[in-house]
Amino acid sequence: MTRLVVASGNAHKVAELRFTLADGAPGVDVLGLCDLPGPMPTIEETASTFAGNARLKAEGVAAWLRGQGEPPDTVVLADDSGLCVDALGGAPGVHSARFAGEDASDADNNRRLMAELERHGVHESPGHYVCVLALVRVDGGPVFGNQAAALFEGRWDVMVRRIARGDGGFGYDPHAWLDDRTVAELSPADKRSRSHRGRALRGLLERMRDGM
Ligand code: ITT
Repeated sequence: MTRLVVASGNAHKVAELRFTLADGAPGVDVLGLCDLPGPMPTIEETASTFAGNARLKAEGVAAWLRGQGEPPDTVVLADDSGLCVDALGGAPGVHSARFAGEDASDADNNRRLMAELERHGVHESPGHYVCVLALVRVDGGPVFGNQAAALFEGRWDVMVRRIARGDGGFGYDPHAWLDDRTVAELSPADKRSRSHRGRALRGLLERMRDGM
């Protein structure tokens, strides 16, 4: 594997993924969609699971790249992730990016999350982040043996609280507590080493080291 395109329009995700890949897969040329010419494709996330949506995004971007003349052995990495809150029956889950509606900002989504906790009469609830990474080849050929798509999952247990702290990270991080700190108070390196995304990515890197 020499060329890998990160299929995400979320700049925070791309930064977290690129950093770990640069470190863990030094021979691989890692690009974001914004490094490629042409308007980025919009992929509808219609699946009901993180794995389903990760695969839809990876395959959708691979098809688009094929049309752009990308080499067949380039691989595409997509990330579908979100926060599942126990007191909300697992919401926002796969709807995390759009919890407060299409084009919602992180602040809008956090406001909706807090309103939902209040509506359920709780100040805090256990929850967890999930990240599923999907890897496919641009030509749809097999990655890792005979699999058309390889999936890697990571989970990170947190306590979701109405009180927020910190300005690092992104998304729901200011409300995601680990003992006495929030995820938004971790250094980027600390977040990468502990997070759902970091765990999924380490699974991928191990598999890459074992050979495509
Ligand atoms: P792409 O589909 O283009 O990758 P997206 O932001 O729409 O970007 P998702 O559909 O996977 O991606 O939704 C991810 C949302 O889940 C994200 O917008 C945050 O609200 C939340 N999320 C995921 N990982 C997170 C993290 O590490 N910290 C905080 N919130 C996170």
